[in-house]
Amino acid sequence: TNLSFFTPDPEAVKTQYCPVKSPILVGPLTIVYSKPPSLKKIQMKNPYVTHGGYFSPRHCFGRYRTAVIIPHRNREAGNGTFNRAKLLNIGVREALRLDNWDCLILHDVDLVPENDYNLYVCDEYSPKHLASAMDKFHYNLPYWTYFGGVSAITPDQYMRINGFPNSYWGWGGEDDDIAIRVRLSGMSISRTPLSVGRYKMVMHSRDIGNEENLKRHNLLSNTRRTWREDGMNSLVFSMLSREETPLYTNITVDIGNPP
Ligand code: BGN
Repeated sequence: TNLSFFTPDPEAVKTQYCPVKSPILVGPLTIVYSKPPSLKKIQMKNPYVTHGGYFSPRHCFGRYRTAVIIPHRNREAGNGTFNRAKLLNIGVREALRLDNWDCLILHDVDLVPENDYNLYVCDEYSPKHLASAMDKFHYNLPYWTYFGGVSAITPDQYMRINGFPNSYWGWGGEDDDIAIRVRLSGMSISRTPLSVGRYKMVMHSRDIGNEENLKRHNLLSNTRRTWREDGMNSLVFSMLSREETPLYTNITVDIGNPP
């Protein structure tokens, strides 16, 4: 039967899965930071993104359902200490209430990908590090076990490591804790090759409220003993608001304060 008869937009009829290797990708992208585009302009350039920030290919069935989670602070409300890992736990918990995602992308707010072959797709067996070559580290890893910036993890892998630690307040260490969790739960980290995992950081000075976490070395030396108790199974927060905008969903939460 020809389904196009029933649909208003015959172009939007889907019969097949999208190709694994998309023909519309180009590889290297040139990122220039000048005046940031307005949200209206971004909206106009992305006409098929629907309210709340959802998108699926129009001509084929997407192979993967991916959620991108971006922790951020101090843009709308509040001036407490930042806690990247706890905010990611909350983002994951809220995202999983919405859909049966195949993949969660945990994304720093200040990184822009410079190569679209770096697919926002998960590996079946290993949490994957996508930001392998950041400009601030001269397009290299700062050290071999680095797991910061942008990563791709399936909901199963995420729950297997009990999510991320809730106890890292301020800057540093939480990404190393996560890398340790991956190893302790019997997995390893896969990684985008350096030639493709390139990211450009938006230059900024250290945010007030994201001071260096002086307890991070001590916390890291205890991860082996604490990871089963500190994570998704001990996550406590209060929801303040949930706002669907044309391009994204913004969730505001109270995460409390450092002890
Ligand atoms: C490391 C930080 C990471 C940070 C990277 C890159 C620590 C733990 C003490 C050994 N780790 O040094 O959190 O992402 O630098 O800036 O500070």
